[in-house]
Amino acid sequence: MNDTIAAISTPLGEAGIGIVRLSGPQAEAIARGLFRPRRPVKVWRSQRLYLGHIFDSQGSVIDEVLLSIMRAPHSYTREDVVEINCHSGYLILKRILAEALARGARLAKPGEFTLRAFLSGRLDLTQAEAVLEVIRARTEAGLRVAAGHLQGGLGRRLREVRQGLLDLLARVEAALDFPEEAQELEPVQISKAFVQPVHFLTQLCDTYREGRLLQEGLRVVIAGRPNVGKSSLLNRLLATERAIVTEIPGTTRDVIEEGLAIQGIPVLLTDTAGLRRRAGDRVEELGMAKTRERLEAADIVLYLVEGSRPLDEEDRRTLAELAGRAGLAVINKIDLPQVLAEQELQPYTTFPIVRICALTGQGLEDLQQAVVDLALAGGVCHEGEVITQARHHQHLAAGLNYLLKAQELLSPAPPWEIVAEELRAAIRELGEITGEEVGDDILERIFAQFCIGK
Ligand SMILES: Nc1nc2c(ncn2[C@@H]2O[C@H](COP(=O)(O)OP(=O)(O)OP(=O)(O)O)[C@@H](O)[C@H]2O)c(=O)[nH]1
Ligand SMILES: [Mg+2]
Repeated sequence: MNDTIAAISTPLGEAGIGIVRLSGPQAEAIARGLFRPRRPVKVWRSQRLYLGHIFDSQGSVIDEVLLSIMRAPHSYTREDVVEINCHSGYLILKRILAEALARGARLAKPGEFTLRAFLSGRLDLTQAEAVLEVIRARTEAGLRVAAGHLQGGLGRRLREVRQGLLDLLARVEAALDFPEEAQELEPVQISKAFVQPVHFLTQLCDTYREGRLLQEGLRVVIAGRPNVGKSSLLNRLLATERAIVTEIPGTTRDVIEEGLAIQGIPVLLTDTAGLRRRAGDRVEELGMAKTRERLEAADIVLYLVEGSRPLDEEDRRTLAELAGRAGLAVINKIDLPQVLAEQELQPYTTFPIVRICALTGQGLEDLQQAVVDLALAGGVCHEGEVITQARHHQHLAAGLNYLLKAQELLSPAPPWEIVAEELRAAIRELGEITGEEVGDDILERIFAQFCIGK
């Protein structure tokens, strides 16, 4: 971390303001080499804004800017940081960055500013990951959880639990080192010390379902026979004419995906090619294969049928395949004379049934409510810490598993070496989440998801 990094920290494009950021021991020297303040500066202060111009090596002005210096350790990275606020034009930003690089800065890798904040101890790993969560949050609820992570609440709780386990381990190890003290280790007492961490980790693990949903969104797939109104429903839910709708069966041949929020839950909505026994041509056949793929991966399936037509062999077969999954059986076209009653559909599906008219939007609110009910089924809305990352869930589940194994061993004469080993493994798993014990490869993988300049 002895070098100085630089990057454009705002999206490239035309806008009011763009920012070039530098961090490292040479940040101030490099920036001041490019910058001439409008009024002479006697003492350069930290956390101040200076108005002036950035010059290129030929001495011509690139832009009028505001420059700020944030000296270590009072900065994002805890190193000297300089931010140059210029006009956001593609060329301006590129040229200012190029000048900084020419004067000895190195182009930052994705997420490297945040990596430095982590390595300097300003953020723990959950907070560093939360930076990305905050940036990517697409719903209010998702942002609230991400902002909580960024404040460090999750990391703090996990470190408390980890510290408790470290203390416990110390007691067990002391007894192992001094066998004469081993009698003092009361399995019953030690067992009590497991109760709280096991409870906490179990609860936290359970929040993942909801957390993942807030973070990644719910995959909702619309499927059904051709012409039942799948694309019409997609368009209705999006309130735009996203997909082509015609009366010709087999209109949609490819997968159409759009994001939206239903009652604050991010949803990735997929419209698919209609399913029928024989495809009209090779394109439709490929489309149907894709439909089946999406159905496999769906969190919730909306299986559409027409109320104006009887159930068909293909419907029965697909509904049977979907039995037990999360989904809704949707009777569409209820504006037309009905031949398919709910009771006729019921025996063939495990899904709740809703009735809609995709043309007018009738029943759509009930459908949305039913989707939300399915999404939150079993999961209460959690107050407090919620985990959102697969990585965290994986380590939590593993850590919990080790704890449970250790707890099981606490019989009247426990094999203390093995108890200690399980405890150590549990502690290691928790350390992986907060970053106390994390490998370089994992760090690299985490920060590679960031954009450059963050
Ligand atoms: N009367 C009535 N017609 C509808 C309704 N929903 C859709 N339609 C009509 O049904 C026809 C097919 O609609 P689409 O949305 O293209 O159906 P689809 O399921 O996407 O069809 P494919 O893409 O061919 O599989 C169109 O003519 C729509 O206008 C409805 O609720 N009532
Ligand atoms: Mg369609």
